[in-house]
Amino acid sequence: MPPSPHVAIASEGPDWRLPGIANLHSHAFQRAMAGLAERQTHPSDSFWTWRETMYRMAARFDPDALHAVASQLYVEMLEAGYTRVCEFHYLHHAPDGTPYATPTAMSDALVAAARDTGIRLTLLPVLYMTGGFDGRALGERQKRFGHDVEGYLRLFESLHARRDGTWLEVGCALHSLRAVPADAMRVVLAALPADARIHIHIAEQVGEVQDCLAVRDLRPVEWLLQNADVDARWTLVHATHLNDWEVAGIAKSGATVAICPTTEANLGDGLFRLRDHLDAGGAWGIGSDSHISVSPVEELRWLEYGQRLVTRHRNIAADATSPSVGATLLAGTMASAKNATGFAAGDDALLLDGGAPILAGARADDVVDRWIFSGNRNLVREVRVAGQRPVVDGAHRDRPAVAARYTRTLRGLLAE
Ligand code: NGQ
Ligand code: ZN
Repeated sequence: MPPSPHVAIASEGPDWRLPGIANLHSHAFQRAMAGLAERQTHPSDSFWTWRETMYRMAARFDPDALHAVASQLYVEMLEAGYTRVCEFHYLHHAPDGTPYATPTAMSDALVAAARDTGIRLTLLPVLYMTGGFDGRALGERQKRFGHDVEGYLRLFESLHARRDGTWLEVGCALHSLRAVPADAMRVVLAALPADARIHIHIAEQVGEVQDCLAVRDLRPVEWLLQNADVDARWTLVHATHLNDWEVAGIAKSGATVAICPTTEANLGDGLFRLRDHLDAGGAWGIGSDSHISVSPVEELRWLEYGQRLVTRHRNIAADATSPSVGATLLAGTMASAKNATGFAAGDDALLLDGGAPILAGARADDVVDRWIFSGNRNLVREVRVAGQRPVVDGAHRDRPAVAARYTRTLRGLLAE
């Protein structure tokens, strides 16, 4: 079903009330390396050389550092208008792969950061088993990500038991087809509760499509659609490289695509087939993924701008029934949010500062366009989540303390 183009936009005093935005894809620790992977390490730098830099950063994290960095990230998310986040979490063990004394120590750090800052968290413990499609063992730096199926299900179950319906939801993430053998995938999927959300990275890089074709004789999305019961419980992260059959198949399945425009641009992934996906009636949302940007405005703007740059046309996401690009984009993210996060989150809201000069004379039918396509001054004045107001007057209630701790932590991480 095509996403409804209607979103509740209301004036409230001088301000504009919009629904809270769901962030469908986050690796919180990567916030600590924003801007630190923008130097050449090799003449043909790519996603794969970036990953080496990212792994070096990942190796420095312990639960305390993860809590400090995730807290800062979630403060920034709330201030930007995200009220729920899906954490695709794979830093499970100590850096050498030894489980922590409390096996959920790293997950606990994320849960505490979300709870402390007041963002709703869909925690997605990640199953990560192999270093490639050929089934090779995990590399040194990947050891802390790994589980066997039994160990993974134990972790999943212990976290799943802690869902509270308001602040914490727990789903399953398969890191990627590269990292999860087919048999293991089947066993895990069969063991999950019937309503569990399932997220997977898929078809982000051309190399991954080629490797999948070489080993499994099918492209990644083709393989997944033919080997799993992909439906509305699923979120396919990136789904950048798709043929026509895959575009139609994803839309028909009811799965959500988590598009991460700023990260996909930063990593040189390629451009999602947005117009074709919308025409097929596909569901989609946004994620800030590696957090080189923490702003739904920037994700939505670049989702549209990427399409304009390659098509040399304008207003690509809009159509005759939904002429506002901004409102259409916001409606798309809202339509998928419950399926992807597991949270209904009906009352979550953000208030845009109606007194900002850039919104002078705004109307309900143009305020979202003006928010998204007017630059980088943050217009979010207040944020409401589950009856709380974590952001008032543009600032999170704990902004100074969280920032101070983050600063100390980051200095420590960078000194290692
Ligand atoms: C991740 N991030 O798991 O953090 C991945 C990189 C991989 C993105 N794909 C690692 N953007 O895919 O192997
Ligand atoms: Zn990711």
